[in-house]
Amino acid sequence: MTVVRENIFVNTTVRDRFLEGVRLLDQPNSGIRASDLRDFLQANNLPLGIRGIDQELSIYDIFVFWHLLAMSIQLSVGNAAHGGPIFLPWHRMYMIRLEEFLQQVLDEPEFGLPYWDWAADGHLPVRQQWRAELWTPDYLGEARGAVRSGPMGEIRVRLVQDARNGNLVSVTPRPLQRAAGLNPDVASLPRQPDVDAAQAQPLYDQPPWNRSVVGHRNILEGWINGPQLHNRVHVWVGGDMAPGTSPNDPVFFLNHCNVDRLWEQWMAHKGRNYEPKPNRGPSGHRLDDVMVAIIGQALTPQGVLDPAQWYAYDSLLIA
Ligand code: CU1
Ligand code: CU1
Repeated sequence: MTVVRENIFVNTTVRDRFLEGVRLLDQPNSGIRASDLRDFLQANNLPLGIRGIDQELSIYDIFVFWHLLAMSIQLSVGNAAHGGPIFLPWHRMYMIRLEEFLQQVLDEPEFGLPYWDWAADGHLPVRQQWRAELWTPDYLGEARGAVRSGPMGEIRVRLVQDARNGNLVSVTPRPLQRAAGLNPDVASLPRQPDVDAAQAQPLYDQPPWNRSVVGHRNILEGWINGPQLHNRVHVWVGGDMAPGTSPNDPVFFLNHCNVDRLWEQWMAHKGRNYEPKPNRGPSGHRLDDVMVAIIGQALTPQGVLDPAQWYAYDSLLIA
Protein backbone atom coordinates (compact mmCIF):
# COMPACT_ATOMS: atom_id res chain seq x y z
CA MET A 1 0.00 0.00 0.00
CA THR A 2 1.26 3.45 -0.88
CA VAL A 3 1.47 5.76 2.11
CA VAL A 4 2.53 9.40 2.48
CA ARG A 5 5.60 10.36 4.46
CA GLU A 6 5.16 13.77 6.07
CA ASN A 7 7.19 16.42 7.88
CA ILE A 8 6.99 15.62 11.63
CA PHE A 9 6.13 19.26 12.40
CA VAL A 10 3.19 19.33 9.99
CA ASN A 11 1.17 16.37 11.27
CA THR A 12 1.08 15.84 15.04
CA THR A 13 -1.05 12.70 14.62
CA VAL A 14 1.71 11.05 12.59
CA ARG A 15 4.24 12.22 15.17
CA ASP A 16 2.26 10.65 18.02
CA ARG A 17 1.70 7.41 16.10
CA PHE A 18 5.42 7.19 15.28
CA LEU A 19 6.42 7.62 18.93
CA GLU A 20 3.77 5.14 20.08
CA GLY A 21 4.78 2.60 17.43
CA VAL A 22 8.44 2.84 18.38
CA ARG A 23 7.53 2.44 22.05
CA LEU A 24 5.52 -0.69 21.25
CA LEU A 25 8.27 -2.19 19.04
CA ASP A 26 10.74 -1.54 21.87
CA GLN A 27 8.97 -3.95 24.24
CA PRO A 28 11.30 -6.92 24.88
CA ASN A 29 8.86 -9.55 23.64
CA SER A 30 10.31 -10.63 20.29
CA GLY A 31 11.04 -14.15 21.49
CA ILE A 32 14.65 -13.55 20.38
CA ARG A 33 17.38 -13.48 23.00
CA ALA A 34 20.88 -12.01 22.91
CA SER A 35 22.21 -15.60 22.95
CA ASP A 36 20.18 -16.32 19.79
CA LEU A 37 22.00 -13.46 18.03
CA ARG A 38 25.32 -14.93 19.16
CA ASP A 39 24.34 -18.35 17.78
CA PHE A 40 23.19 -16.76 14.50
CA LEU A 41 26.47 -14.86 14.08
CA GLN A 42 28.55 -17.95 14.80
CA ALA A 43 26.46 -20.31 12.62
CA ASN A 44 26.80 -17.94 9.66
CA ASN A 45 30.45 -17.14 10.34
CA LEU A 46 29.72 -13.40 10.42
CA PRO A 47 32.38 -10.82 11.34
CA LEU A 48 30.58 -9.51 14.43
CA GLY A 49 30.75 -10.63 18.05
CA ILE A 50 28.35 -10.16 20.94
CA ARG A 51 29.00 -10.31 24.68
CA GLY A 52 27.18 -9.17 27.82
CA ILE A 53 24.02 -10.30 29.55
CA ASP A 54 21.54 -12.72 28.04
CA GLN A 55 18.07 -11.15 27.81
CA GLU A 56 15.00 -11.18 25.62
CA LEU A 57 15.17 -8.43 23.00
CA SER A 58 12.62 -6.25 21.24
CA ILE A 59 11.89 -6.11 17.50
CA TYR A 60 13.42 -2.63 17.67
CA ASP A 61 16.64 -4.17 19.07
CA ILE A 62 16.72 -6.54 16.09
CA PHE A 63 16.73 -3.50 13.79
CA VAL A 64 19.67 -2.08 15.77
CA PHE A 65 21.44 -5.44 15.37
CA TRP A 66 20.70 -5.50 11.61
CA HIS A 67 22.29 -2.06 11.11
CA LEU A 68 25.49 -2.96 12.93
CA LEU A 69 25.65 -6.31 11.14
CA ALA A 70 25.51 -4.61 7.72
CA MET A 71 28.13 -2.14 8.91
CA SER A 72 30.46 -4.93 10.02
CA ILE A 73 30.53 -6.53 6.56
CA GLN A 74 33.47 -4.81 4.88
CA LEU A 75 33.52 -4.65 1.06
CA SER A 76 36.26 -3.55 -1.35
CA VAL A 77 34.58 -0.13 -1.08
CA GLY A 78 33.02 0.82 2.28
CA ASN A 79 30.72 -1.67 3.99
CA ALA A 80 27.39 -3.31 3.15
CA ALA A 81 25.46 -0.13 4.06
CA HIS A 82 27.84 2.88 4.12
CA GLY A 83 30.75 4.59 2.40
CA GLY A 84 29.68 3.78 -1.17
CA PRO A 85 26.73 3.78 -3.61
CA ILE A 86 24.77 1.21 -1.56
CA PHE A 87 24.28 3.77 1.25
CA LEU A 88 21.01 5.23 -0.05
CA PRO A 89 19.30 2.02 -1.31
CA TRP A 90 20.27 -0.02 1.77
CA HIS A 91 18.80 2.54 4.17
CA ARG A 92 15.71 2.81 1.95
CA MET A 93 15.11 -0.96 2.25
CA TYR A 94 15.82 -0.84 5.99
CA MET A 95 13.26 1.91 6.59
CA ILE A 96 10.63 0.23 4.41
CA ARG A 97 10.88 -2.74 6.79
CA LEU A 98 10.60 -0.58 9.93
CA GLU A 99 7.63 1.23 8.39
CA GLU A 100 5.95 -2.15 7.77
CA PHE A 101 6.48 -3.19 11.41
CA LEU A 102 5.08 0.15 12.62
CA GLN A 103 2.02 -0.32 10.40
CA GLN A 104 1.50 -3.77 11.95
CA VAL A 105 2.01 -2.84 15.59
CA LEU A 106 -0.20 0.25 15.22
CA ASP A 107 -2.76 -1.70 13.15
CA GLU A 108 -2.63 1.22 10.74
CA PRO A 109 -1.76 0.19 7.16
CA GLU A 110 -1.81 3.83 6.02
CA PHE A 111 0.93 4.91 8.47
CA GLY A 112 3.94 6.57 6.81
CA LEU A 113 7.20 7.50 8.54
CA PRO A 114 7.69 11.19 9.38
CA TYR A 115 10.87 13.03 8.43
CA TRP A 116 12.89 15.75 10.14
CA ASP A 117 13.95 18.54 7.77
CA TRP A 118 17.07 19.31 9.81
CA ALA A 119 18.25 22.08 7.50
CA ALA A 120 15.23 24.08 8.74
CA ASP A 121 16.66 23.93 12.29
CA GLY A 122 20.16 24.57 10.94
CA HIS A 123 19.25 28.20 10.28
CA LEU A 124 18.59 28.81 13.99
CA PRO A 125 21.41 30.30 16.09
CA VAL A 126 23.63 27.47 17.31
CA ARG A 127 22.61 28.03 20.96
CA GLN A 128 18.96 27.52 20.05
CA GLN A 129 19.25 24.44 17.87
CA TRP A 130 19.36 21.95 20.73
CA ARG A 131 16.46 23.77 22.43
CA ALA A 132 14.26 23.50 19.32
CA GLU A 133 10.79 21.96 19.35
CA LEU A 134 12.01 18.50 18.32
CA TRP A 135 13.67 18.10 21.73
CA THR A 136 10.57 18.68 23.84
CA PRO A 137 8.53 15.94 25.61
CA ASP A 138 5.82 15.90 22.91
CA TYR A 139 8.47 15.09 20.32
CA LEU A 140 11.73 13.23 21.08
CA GLY A 141 12.52 14.38 24.64
CA GLU A 142 15.78 15.75 26.01
CA ALA A 143 18.55 16.77 23.60
CA ARG A 144 21.22 16.33 26.27
CA GLY A 145 21.81 13.66 28.89
CA ALA A 146 19.38 10.84 29.62
CA VAL A 147 16.03 10.96 27.85
CA ARG A 148 13.44 10.75 30.63
CA SER A 149 10.45 12.79 29.45
CA GLY A 150 7.65 12.05 26.99
CA PRO A 151 7.08 8.73 25.21
CA MET A 152 10.80 8.38 24.40
CA GLY A 153 11.53 8.44 28.13
CA GLU A 154 10.23 4.86 28.13
CA ILE A 155 12.66 3.64 25.45
CA ARG A 156 15.34 1.30 26.75
CA VAL A 157 18.68 0.65 25.12
CA ARG A 158 19.77 -3.02 25.31
CA LEU A 159 22.40 -3.34 22.58
CA VAL A 160 25.39 -1.00 22.38
CA GLN A 161 28.64 -1.03 20.41
CA ASP A 162 31.94 -1.74 22.14
CA ALA A 163 34.10 1.29 21.27
CA ARG A 164 37.29 -0.80 21.43
CA ASN A 165 36.52 -3.57 18.93
CA GLY A 166 33.20 -2.61 17.30
CA ASN A 167 31.38 -5.68 18.62
CA LEU A 168 27.97 -5.72 20.27
CA VAL A 169 27.37 -5.65 24.01
CA SER A 170 24.04 -6.66 25.53
CA VAL A 171 23.64 -4.33 28.54
CA THR A 172 21.23 -3.87 31.43
CA PRO A 173 18.41 -1.81 29.84
CA ARG A 174 19.01 1.93 30.26
CA PRO A 175 17.48 5.21 28.95
CA LEU A 176 18.59 6.81 25.69
CA GLN A 177 21.54 9.21 25.86
CA ARG A 178 22.12 12.35 23.79
CA ALA A 179 24.73 15.11 23.64
CA ALA A 180 23.24 17.45 21.03
CA GLY A 181 25.40 20.36 19.94
CA LEU A 182 28.12 19.64 22.52
CA ASN A 183 30.82 18.66 20.03
CA PRO A 184 32.63 21.97 19.32
CA ASP A 185 33.68 20.75 15.86
CA VAL A 186 30.05 20.15 14.89
CA ALA A 187 28.22 23.03 16.57
CA SER A 188 25.51 23.46 13.92
CA LEU A 189 23.13 21.22 12.05
CA PRO A 190 23.47 21.23 8.24
CA ARG A 191 22.07 24.25 6.42
CA GLN A 192 20.19 24.66 3.16
CA PRO A 193 23.26 25.60 1.04
CA ASP A 194 24.82 22.27 2.09
CA VAL A 195 21.68 20.47 0.89
CA ASP A 196 21.65 22.48 -2.35
CA ALA A 197 25.21 21.36 -3.11
CA ALA A 198 24.16 17.70 -2.96
CA GLN A 199 21.02 18.31 -5.01
CA ALA A 200 22.93 20.16 -7.75
CA GLN A 201 25.14 17.14 -8.54
CA PRO A 202 24.55 15.70 -12.03
CA LEU A 203 25.82 12.22 -11.06
CA TYR A 204 24.58 9.83 -8.38
CA ASP A 205 28.05 8.36 -7.89
CA GLN A 206 31.20 7.61 -9.88
CA PRO A 207 34.56 5.80 -9.61
CA PRO A 208 36.25 5.16 -7.25
CA TRP A 209 32.79 4.97 -5.57
CA ASN A 210 34.15 5.73 -2.10
CA ARG A 211 34.25 8.52 0.49
CA SER A 212 36.25 10.86 -1.77
CA VAL A 213 33.85 11.05 -4.72
CA VAL A 214 32.09 14.27 -5.71
CA GLY A 215 28.54 13.14 -6.42
CA HIS A 216 25.03 13.20 -4.99
CA ARG A 217 25.41 10.10 -2.78
CA ASN A 218 28.74 11.01 -1.21
CA ILE A 219 27.87 14.65 -0.51
CA LEU A 220 24.52 13.63 1.00
CA GLU A 221 26.15 10.87 3.07
CA GLY A 222 28.44 13.62 4.32
CA TRP A 223 32.05 12.57 3.73
CA ILE A 224 33.23 15.62 1.72
CA ASN A 225 34.83 18.02 4.25
CA GLY A 226 32.97 15.87 6.78
CA PRO A 227 31.04 15.39 8.80
CA GLN A 228 28.37 17.08 6.69
CA LEU A 229 24.67 16.47 6.01
CA HIS A 230 23.69 12.89 7.03
CA ASN A 231 26.91 12.23 8.96
CA ARG A 232 26.75 15.63 10.63
CA VAL A 233 23.28 14.93 12.04
CA HIS A 234 24.58 11.72 13.65
CA VAL A 235 27.56 13.51 15.20
CA TRP A 236 25.57 16.60 16.21
CA VAL A 237 23.01 14.55 18.18
CA GLY A 238 25.81 12.45 19.67
CA GLY A 239 25.27 9.93 22.49
CA ASP A 240 23.49 6.85 21.16
CA MET A 241 23.25 8.46 17.67
CA ALA A 242 27.03 8.35 17.19
CA PRO A 243 28.12 4.65 17.08
CA GLY A 244 27.11 1.83 14.72
CA THR A 245 24.13 1.09 16.98
CA SER A 246 22.69 4.56 16.15
CA PRO A 247 19.19 3.25 15.29
CA ASN A 248 18.83 2.95 19.08
CA ASP A 249 17.76 6.60 18.95
CA PRO A 250 14.48 6.97 17.01
CA VAL A 251 15.82 10.25 15.61
CA PHE A 252 17.89 7.93 13.37
CA PHE A 253 14.73 7.20 11.37
CA LEU A 254 13.70 10.87 11.18
CA ASN A 255 17.18 11.69 9.86
CA HIS A 256 17.23 8.86 7.33
CA CYS A 257 13.69 9.58 6.19
CA ASN A 258 14.88 13.10 5.36
CA VAL A 259 17.99 11.76 3.62
CA ASP A 260 15.78 9.39 1.61
CA ARG A 261 13.45 12.29 0.76
CA LEU A 262 16.42 14.29 -0.56
CA TRP A 263 17.50 11.33 -2.71
CA GLU A 264 13.94 11.04 -4.01
CA GLN A 265 13.88 14.79 -4.69
CA TRP A 266 17.18 14.49 -6.57
CA MET A 267 15.83 11.62 -8.71
CA ALA A 268 12.64 13.57 -9.43
CA HIS A 269 14.78 16.28 -11.01
CA LYS A 270 17.79 14.42 -12.41
CA GLY A 271 16.19 11.13 -13.38
CA ARG A 272 15.96 7.76 -11.68
CA ASN A 273 19.61 6.97 -12.40
CA TYR A 274 21.79 4.73 -10.26
CA GLU A 275 25.46 3.89 -10.62
CA PRO A 276 27.20 1.45 -10.72
CA LYS A 277 25.29 -0.65 -13.23
CA PRO A 278 25.66 -4.48 -13.15
CA ASN A 279 29.19 -5.86 -13.73
CA ARG A 280 30.80 -2.42 -13.64
CA GLY A 281 31.48 -1.34 -10.06
CA PRO A 282 32.48 -2.80 -6.70
CA SER A 283 30.67 -5.90 -5.48
CA GLY A 284 27.86 -5.16 -3.03
CA HIS A 285 27.16 -1.71 -4.49
CA ARG A 286 25.90 -2.52 -8.00
CA LEU A 287 22.38 -2.03 -9.31
CA ASP A 288 21.56 -5.75 -9.19
CA ASP A 289 23.46 -6.78 -6.03
CA VAL A 290 21.28 -8.29 -3.28
CA MET A 291 21.49 -6.15 -0.13
CA VAL A 292 22.09 -7.48 3.41
CA ALA A 293 18.74 -8.22 5.04
CA ILE A 294 17.67 -10.22 8.11
CA ILE A 295 14.06 -8.95 8.16
CA GLY A 296 11.87 -9.19 5.07
CA GLN A 297 12.90 -10.09 1.54
CA ALA A 298 16.40 -8.98 0.57
CA LEU A 299 16.08 -6.40 -2.23
CA THR A 300 18.46 -4.93 -4.82
CA PRO A 301 19.06 -1.21 -5.49
CA GLN A 302 17.07 -1.73 -8.71
CA GLY A 303 14.17 -3.05 -6.63
CA VAL A 304 13.98 0.06 -4.43
CA LEU A 305 14.92 2.71 -7.00
CA ASP A 306 11.27 3.68 -7.41
CA PRO A 307 9.52 3.54 -4.00
CA ALA A 308 6.04 4.24 -5.44
CA GLN A 309 4.72 0.79 -4.42
CA TRP A 310 5.48 1.63 -0.77
CA TYR A 311 5.33 5.39 -0.19
CA ALA A 312 5.56 8.93 -1.54
CA TYR A 313 6.70 12.18 0.12
CA ASP A 314 4.36 15.04 0.89
CA SER A 315 6.62 17.45 -0.97
CA LEU A 316 9.57 17.16 -3.32
CA LEU A 317 9.79 20.87 -4.08
CA ILE A 318 13.18 22.46 -4.32
CA ALA A 319 13.09 25.82 -2.59
CU1 CU1 B 1 23.50 3.60 8.65
CU1 CU1 C 1 22.83 7.24 9.30
